[in-house]
Amino acid sequence: MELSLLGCSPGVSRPFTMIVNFIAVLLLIQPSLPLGSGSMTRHFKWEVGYVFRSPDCVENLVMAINGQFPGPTIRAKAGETLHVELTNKLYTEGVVIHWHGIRQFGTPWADGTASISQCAINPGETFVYRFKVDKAGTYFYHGHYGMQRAAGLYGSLIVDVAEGEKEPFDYDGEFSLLLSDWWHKSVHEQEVGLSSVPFRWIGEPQSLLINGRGQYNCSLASGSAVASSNATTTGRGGPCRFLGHEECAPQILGVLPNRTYRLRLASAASLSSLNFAVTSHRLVVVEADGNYVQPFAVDDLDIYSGESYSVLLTTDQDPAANYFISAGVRGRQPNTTQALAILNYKPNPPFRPPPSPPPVTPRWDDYSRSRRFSLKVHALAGRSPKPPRKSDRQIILLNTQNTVHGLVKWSINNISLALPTTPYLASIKYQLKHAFDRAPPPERFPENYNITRPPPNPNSTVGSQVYRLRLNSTVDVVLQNANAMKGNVSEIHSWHLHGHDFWVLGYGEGRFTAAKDEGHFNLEDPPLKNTVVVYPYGWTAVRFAADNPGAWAFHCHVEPHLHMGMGVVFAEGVHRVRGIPREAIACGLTAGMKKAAAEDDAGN
Ligand SMILES: *[C@@H]1O[C@H](CO)[C@@H](O)[C@H](O)[C@H]1NC(C)=O
Ligand SMILES: *[C@@H]1O[C@H](CO)[C@@H](O)[C@H](O)[C@H]1NC(C)=O
Ligand SMILES: *[C@@H]1O[C@H](CO)[C@@H](O)[C@H](O)[C@H]1NC(C)=O
Ligand SMILES: *[C@@H]1O[C@H](CO)[C@@H](O)[C@H](O)[C@H]1NC(C)=O
Ligand SMILES: *[C@@H]1O[C@H](CO)[C@@H](O)[C@H](O)[C@H]1NC(C)=O
Ligand SMILES: *[C@@H]1O[C@H](CO)[C@@H](O)[C@H](O)[C@H]1NC(C)=O
Ligand SMILES: *[C@@H]1O[C@H](CO)[C@@H](O)[C@H](O)[C@H]1NC(C)=O
Ligand SMILES: *[C@@H]1O[C@H](CO)[C@@H](O)[C@H](O)[C@H]1NC(C)=O
Ligand SMILES: *[C@@H]1O[C@H](CO)[C@@H](O)[C@H](O)[C@H]1NC(C)=O
Ligand SMILES: [Cu+2]
Repeated sequence: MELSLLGCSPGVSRPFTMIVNFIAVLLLIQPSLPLGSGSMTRHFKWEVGYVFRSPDCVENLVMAINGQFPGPTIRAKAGETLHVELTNKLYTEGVVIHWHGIRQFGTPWADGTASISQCAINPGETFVYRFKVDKAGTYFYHGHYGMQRAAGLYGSLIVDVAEGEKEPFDYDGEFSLLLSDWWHKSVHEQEVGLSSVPFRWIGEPQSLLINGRGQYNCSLASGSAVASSNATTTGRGGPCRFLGHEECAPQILGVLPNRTYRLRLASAASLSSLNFAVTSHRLVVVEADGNYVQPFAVDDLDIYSGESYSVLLTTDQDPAANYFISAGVRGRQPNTTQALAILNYKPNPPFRPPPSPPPVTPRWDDYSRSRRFSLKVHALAGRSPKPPRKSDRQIILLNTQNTVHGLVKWSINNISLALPTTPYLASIKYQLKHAFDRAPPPERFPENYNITRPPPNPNSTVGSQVYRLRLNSTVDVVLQNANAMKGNVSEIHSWHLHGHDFWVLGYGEGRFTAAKDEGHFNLEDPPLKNTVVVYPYGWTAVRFAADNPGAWAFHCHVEPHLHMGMGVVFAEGVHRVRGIPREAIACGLTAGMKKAAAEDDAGN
């Protein structure tokens, strides 16, 4: 039977091309390099191109890497170097890849953000991403140019602990589950709609995917008693029938009874906030965004776009049955069937329909439930640095929906981000005068702005300003949510910071008031994360050390929101950055500066 092809075997990694770099072994004698496992370089040769695929049983164009969707899983050990030679085989689009959660210490040009850390790689061109994965954890990578992530450009990136190190928990096997949402409309159509007058919203996704597999217009759950009457659970069309080799056949997780498995979850979703659950099984959360957390058990967990979690699942249920694994929409009125996968207790047949229905996704707008989950996440004592007691600077970022010349935009303190043609890393490093707007962007919003009322004047401006941070300073950012342009609507956002992890100091409802709210910051065991949710009409406060010279995006990870300008740029210590590869900045005002750049670096 071909079915075994679909079951991912626990603990087995299959990197596409992995060549041990023996040169790295020679470098070992250099005292500056860590000894042992940290010296290895893993090589990958990737080509990005469109392929015909049926991720949810409906054929479409999908952006793939070496013909694979999702892209190949990278597996490495903490301290190792990844060397990814990426060739753009798209016919008419540039491309870049961002390594989500990897801080890129010393290699800010490898962060993979078009117009921020590098120029887009043109069709036919090759760019080498070479960087160190310095911390064990569950990560992923994805396109960061236009809305290419939503076109399917993503894959898992798993970093194991260094040789001789131990995780603070035990398990017998593991699976990676990359969650996403999927549209039948092309991303080009989505992008154009979002920047048209009148505005055309992308709508809810046609399907949700687990490891690139979903079912549109049929339901795996049709055979079982379905607990909810909503289309979000039952699907449409008839029951799904799979032989096993179909591209949209569900992911099968083959497990043995009485064992503990680590499920590595990451959300590459474009729009949807998701809730993950496994029928009848508790999940013990042990990791969030590549950082260990104080273990806690839940029946289900919310995962926002850009987040990752590891959960431990013990196969302690009746071994005669299989069970559903589900991911359903939260945070928006759902119109999409749950994604389902199957927990297959061996030796049951993988496709034996689970007798119990899939978990019911909690109400989409039960935000108190979501907040309770967020508040359960604490750093694991002794395994995470504590935050500094005080910050040097506090930046408050108001999130609003606006119009600019009739276009619908998202703005931060009244500025909707428009990326320049020259990457910030280059234009700041070489002090170019006209590459972007050099005025400092606002750090506050008007006292009299009422966050629960649609903007009285919905107009805002587009801009390209940068928040310049003093190297090694401690920065607090308070993300303040507000009403959208429609009355009584405030949307959920998940903000992702490049180049750093931050401590999540607190969440609150309504308007943030320093005098009242700072006293409640968690300075004892705040989780370190790289992505955090901002609830409707609420605020979220984070603290980080600006200790990584470079130019870094901080933005809403909801793909259409970012496309509509929902982000800012931070920069620190850029003058200290050495060794920017010429290919990274051969566009815009630095296109002709290759020589000067090289000389500058050589001269320092
Ligand atoms: C919900 O899904 C149905 C069926 O696919 C579709 O006709 C409808 O337009 C969708 N509604 C929204 C608001 O996306
Ligand atoms: C959905 O499935 C039904 C029956 O399986 C079929 O008749 C119908 O054409 C399908 N609809 C779409 C939009 O694929
Ligand atoms: C699992 O463990 C329980 C308790 O230790 C035992 O009673 C049961 O027989 C075991 N089940 C299997 C399938 O090994
Ligand atoms: C089910 O659908 C109804 C009507 O569309 C909606 O009001 C309700 O919130 C939905 N229930 C859940 C659990 O999403
Ligand atoms: C908002 O912008 C539009 C189009 O640019 C303009 O016509 C309108 O007068 C502006 N409204 C306000 C209140 O400034
Ligand atoms: C903000 O607007 C809401 C709704 O219009 C109103 O109830 C509230 O009093 C206003 N708050 C302030 C501080 O003006
Ligand atoms: C935002 O910018 C627009 C256009 O410059 C201005 O009219 C409006 O008052 C500003 N709103 C806020 C809240 O600062
Ligand atoms: C910033 O901190 C790092 C590490 O703590 C240190 O190596 C570096 O010298 C500091 N730089 C400045 C400008 O303080
Ligand atoms: C918002 O909700 C309140 C209370 O539910 C209602 O009184 C008000 O009219 C609504 N405002 C808008 C603009 O829909
Ligand atoms: Cu958003």
